[in-house]
Order: sequence, then structure tokens, then C-alpha cells
Amino acid sequence: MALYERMLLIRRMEEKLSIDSAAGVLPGAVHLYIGQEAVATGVCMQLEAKDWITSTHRGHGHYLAKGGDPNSMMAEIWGKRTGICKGMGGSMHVADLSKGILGANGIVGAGLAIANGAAFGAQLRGDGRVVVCFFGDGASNQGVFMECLNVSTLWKLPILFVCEHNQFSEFTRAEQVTAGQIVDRARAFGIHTAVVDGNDVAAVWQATGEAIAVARSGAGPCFIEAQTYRIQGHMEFEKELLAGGKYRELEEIASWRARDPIERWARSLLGSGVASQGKLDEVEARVLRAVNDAVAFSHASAPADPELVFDLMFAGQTP
Ligand SMILES: Cc1ncc(C[n+]2csc(CCOP(=O)(O)OP(=O)(O)O)c2C)c(N)n1
Repeated sequence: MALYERMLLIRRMEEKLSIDSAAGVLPGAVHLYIGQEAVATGVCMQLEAKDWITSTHRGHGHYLAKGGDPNSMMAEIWGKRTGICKGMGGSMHVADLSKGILGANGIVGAGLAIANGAAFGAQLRGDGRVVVCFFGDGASNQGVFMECLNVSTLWKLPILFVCEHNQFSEFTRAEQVTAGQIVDRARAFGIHTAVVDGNDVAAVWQATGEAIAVARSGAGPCFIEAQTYRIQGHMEFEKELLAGGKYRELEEIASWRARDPIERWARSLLGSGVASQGKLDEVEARVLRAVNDAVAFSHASAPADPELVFDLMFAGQTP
């Protein structure tokens, strides 16, 4: 039920952002996580509070899955001073160090190196932390991926690489830019690897449990390739950006909607008798309240303070 509620919270938050973006009232661009909720949720539900994650430009789901506060995230995306980064970061920089969320990141592949550094720090301190690095199939083509696999294997860093293979890099299909199977790149280093159905939250949760145990034991890094699909555009406003251009068929999107991770998990909960429809409705109501509260909190907050622009630039001046 916890997995269900977390996935639903991510979905409903993203849907609200999509609506406000389409209405032209949300400031800035947002890259939504709809369709991929089972990956962040299945992984983060296996983590301890002290563990760290690094994220991507598509980072709202990772933030919420690791226990980030929905109000502070919504306010951040709306550029409000009550936002988790005082409204100075926006959608692509949601972060909360107190929850182990080292931050979303607009630079594709950057989270890989940040995770390596964080895992090295954890190893030096011997604090038992594991670092999870979420990244996309597109990011796996950045050179830094090889560098991080190499160093983390050599130094036995406590890190779990989670490649979310959502089939696209922006408007390009993965098979046009990505050779072979991504998991094979990790296999070459002889580390623990797994390929999972990223729309099956139980499978993700199970595979993560096994991988985290390896990483926490000091045996070195692990790698999971989660096969999933990006239901929304690369970013909201994609249609306007493409100006009539097209890179995928509606039938393809429909076929992946039929594999929706949340509906699938709901069916499983109902089928196994773990939950009744009434219980699922209660979760839905609680999640909608949380989303409405986040929106109300954000709207009631003052805009970010432009005076902070330079103050928050340097080390030692943390928000
Ligand atoms: C270093 C760098 N190169 C290019 C971009 C432009 N860009 C933003 S998202 C993206 C595609 C990323 O694809 P993937 O890693 O698969 O993540 P997804 O968007 O599918 O979640 C690109 C090329 C960027 N932000 N940073």
C-alpha cells in the first residue's frame, strides 16, 4: 500500500503540473515523470533515510519517492521563497540534503559523477550509506558513465546505478543513438547487474533489495536497467516546440498506457486481497488532499527574492 500511495502521489503531482503548464501559468519548463513512477518508488522504498540519491532533469519523482516534502517541491517549481531551494532552483534543481536528495540536475549525466563522489565520501567515513544514481538511457552515452563504472568498481564504492530506459532522449529513439544493451556496459566490469520491467513496482523493489545488499556489504557498485516508457513529451510545450514534427505514434503511447505501473499495482493489490477498492479510494483522497495542499501552500507564498541570486552561489552559503 505504501508503494501504491507513493506512486500515486508522484502521478497526481505531475498531472497537476501538466495542467498548469498547459494553461500557461506555470513558470519555466517541466520534464514530467508520468509512466516511470514504479522505478523511483520501487528503488527508494528500499533505502534508509541516511542513504543518498542523485537525480536528473526529470527529477520530481525521485524527490518525492525519497520522502521529499510535496509543499516545498511545488513552491520551488513555482519559484516561491518557501521552495526547497528558496525558489532559486526550480524544477530541475529540487534537492533536500536533509533527506539525502542531492538534487535534480539539468546537465545530462552529471548525477553519475556526483554519486561517485558522494559514495567515495561515504566509504571514507564508513557511515554505511549507499548512494543511488538515477539516470536515463541518453545519459548512458555520456563518457562520464564509463569513468564512473570504472572508478566505482576499482574502489568498490557503495553505489547503485539505476538506468531508466524510457526509450527516448528528447525526440530521438534510443535505438538510433544507443548501441547494444546498456546493461552489457556494466556487465563488462563484472559487477552485480539486473534488468527489470520498470513498470512493475514489485520487480523493481525486489531487484533493488538484492542490489542494495551487495552495495552495502562493501562488495562495490551494482547496476539495474529498468525498462520503462516516457508517457508525456520530453517536456511540456513539446508540441509547440516540434511545430507539427512527430517522433512517435499514438498507438505506441497507448500500448504503454495499457502497462501503467500504478493501475497494474492496484490490480495486484485487489487481486491478492491486500486492499479493497474502498482502501484504494482512501489513498486517492489522501493523495489529492496532499496535492491541493501543496498548490495552496505554493500560491500563498511570496515569490523568490532576487537579492539572493549572488548570495547562494558559493560554498558556505547554503540555502
Ligand atoms: C550535457 C547535456 N547535453 C545535452 C543536454 C540536452 N538534453 C536535455 S535532456 C536530454 C535527453 C536525456 O535523455 P535521457 O538521459 O534518456 O533522459 P530522459 O529525458 O529520457 O529522462 C538532452 C540531450 C543537456 N541538458 N545536458
